[in-house]
Amino acid sequence: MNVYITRVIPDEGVQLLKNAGHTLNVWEEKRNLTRDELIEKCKDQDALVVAGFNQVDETFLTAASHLKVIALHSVGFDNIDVATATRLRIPVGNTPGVLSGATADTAFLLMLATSRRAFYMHKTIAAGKWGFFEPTADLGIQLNGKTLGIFGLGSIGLEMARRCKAAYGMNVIYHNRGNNHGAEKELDAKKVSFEELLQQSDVLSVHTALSTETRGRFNREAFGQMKPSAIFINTARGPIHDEAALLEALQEKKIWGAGLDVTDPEPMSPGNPLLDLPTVCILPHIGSATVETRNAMARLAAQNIIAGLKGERLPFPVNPEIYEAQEL
Ligand code: 8YV
Repeated sequence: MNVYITRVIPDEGVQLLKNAGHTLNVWEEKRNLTRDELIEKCKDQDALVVAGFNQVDETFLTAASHLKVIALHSVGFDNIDVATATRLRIPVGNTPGVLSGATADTAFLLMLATSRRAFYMHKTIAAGKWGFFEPTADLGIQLNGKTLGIFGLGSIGLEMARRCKAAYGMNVIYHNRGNNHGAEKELDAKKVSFEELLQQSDVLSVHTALSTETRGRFNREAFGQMKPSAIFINTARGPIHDEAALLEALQEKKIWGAGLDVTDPEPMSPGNPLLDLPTVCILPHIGSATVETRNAMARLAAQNIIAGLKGERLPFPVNPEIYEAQEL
């Protein structure tokens, strides 16, 4: 059968799909397909792998309702109108679990780099400003025994909390809708209200999905409640924080620093003033970008496609309710 892939993905996934007898059609240009182009490309396809930030919205899904399965090459599915896919009975799969360690590594890296102003210090050397040593200059913040606040303690947040506990004996608090009993037992993590999370965290790390509930959650008011010594980390989705409010909070010293792997919009403009602040470290959305993780993501995406094209339940479904509906 025909599988359309919106970007080049690791060979492990490609080989699985080819070995299953499918014909692959890959968009190789380094620009995002427009929605209309994607509709056109999918006309004679049986399945779609979305490997990037293509908008799979109601218009697209209605025009491509013949697709037997859509597999995301990501764990996040905020770019997919899942309700419409479910209504059209198109199974959608994602890649959970396999990128938790790599993404938590990125959050940890940003926390440590921000706490020591690492990216800014690197830039000063390149600008010829490694000058006179002053014992009171360029000071960072020590992390030992500090409080880590996790916004959204799922599998990525848990990996971040484990790293922080093991490395620095950090005290873990979190804000979720439900309780994460495993983390409470393993790490002595304590569930707190959103306000308590803001007020008590020395490092506040975001690990939740983007939804109507979380969009813009870290706004002026939220940053205003944080400690002036706090570090804000976001490796989840850019729109969860309000970037203008973040800049203002940093400039007005309402918080101390920020480490971002996600921005709003992406790519971030090279002239963004956040890039010039000494206590800010920014990466271009590379949370899952290791050889091992991207191979695993490609494998999971291929497994979802192969199952979907056989009419079987996807191993990693985002909308399992379509199967429940069938069983009724
Ligand atoms: C990738 C991600 O950058 O999985 C996610 O939700 O944000 C990242 O792993 C990207 O989506 C890969 O296609």
